[in-house]
Amino acid sequence: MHEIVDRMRNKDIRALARAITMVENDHPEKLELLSDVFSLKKHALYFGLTGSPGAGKSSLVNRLITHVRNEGKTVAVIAVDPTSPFSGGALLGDRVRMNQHFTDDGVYIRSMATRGSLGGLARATKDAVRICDAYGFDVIIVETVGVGQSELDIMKIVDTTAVVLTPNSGDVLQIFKAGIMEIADLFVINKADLPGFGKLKALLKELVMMSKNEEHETAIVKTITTENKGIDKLWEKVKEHHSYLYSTDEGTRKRTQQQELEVYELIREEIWREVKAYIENEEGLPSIDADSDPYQLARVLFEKWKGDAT
Ligand SMILES: Nc1nc2c(ncn2[C@@H]2O[C@H](COP(=O)(O)OP(=O)(O)OP(=O)(O)O)[C@@H](O)[C@H]2O)c(=O)[nH]1
Ligand SMILES: [Mg+2]
Repeated sequence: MHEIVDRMRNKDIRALARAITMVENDHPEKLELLSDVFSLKKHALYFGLTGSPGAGKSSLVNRLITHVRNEGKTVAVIAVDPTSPFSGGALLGDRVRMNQHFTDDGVYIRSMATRGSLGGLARATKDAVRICDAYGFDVIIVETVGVGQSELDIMKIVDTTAVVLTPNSGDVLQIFKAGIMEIADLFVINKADLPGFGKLKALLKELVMMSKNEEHETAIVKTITTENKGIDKLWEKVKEHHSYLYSTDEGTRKRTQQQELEVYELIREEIWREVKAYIENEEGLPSIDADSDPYQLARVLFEKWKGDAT
């Protein structure tokens, strides 16, 4: 067992933080560490929120933390900002917003941003989630800003994804983006105190009907975080979706499919790592200039690597 993982088993929170930094920075012992982490897998509930900047994701998370803690469960929060090259920026506001939880041992809050990791932010976040699971948190919440492709990738990490929308913000356009209906296990209309709530809800309802999933209907939950309204309902819906995933054939199929994709992803990352190291060892790319044919060059190098690898 890796020393860091051993320390995590003894509930050393600094070891947990260190492990996440190791995956963020693509530490050479990363895969070894993650394998040990995986062997400690505990099946936390993985929940993700995504939505436009300022939709109220952190406010929702903050309320959810309290709600989950009142149920006697521990919770880890991973705040991901794909637009920021360093962690900290997005979290600064969140620190203020989630301040009350910082002294609670049953709560861990961590931010992640685009950095070294070869597999990218989505990969590092997925690993971070697993690390928090191994540590023993009951619930793991991932918050990510935006609803672009990278956020969709990040959300493949969690079992249940909520897309957070607000009335009167042009947010409604988000749901027409490719992939949104597929990743949204439930919709949250936050800031339901603002005008335009009815209109947005009606539209969402229609869309949900159109893309109807026979086994599990996408819920639409209304929240007002500033008044602590709708949080219990939201959590109920999250748990409902979770039990659907873990108690039906359809759910098992979905989870198996995810697992398969992950194996491919890891293989891709490993091959890339090896080929890159190989090329660097071979003194970099051979005489390349702006007019070089990249296809030809890539093929030559790949064949050369394959030849030497066998
Ligand atoms: N009126 C109203 N305002 C809200 C509600 N929920 C959150 N807000 C406000 O919306 C603003 C943004 O909230 P955040 O929780 O930081 O939103 P976020 O989605 O985490 O924002 P980013 O992380 O920057 O994308 C804050 O000023 C909140 O007080 C709500 O239910 N009603
Ligand atoms: Mg936030």
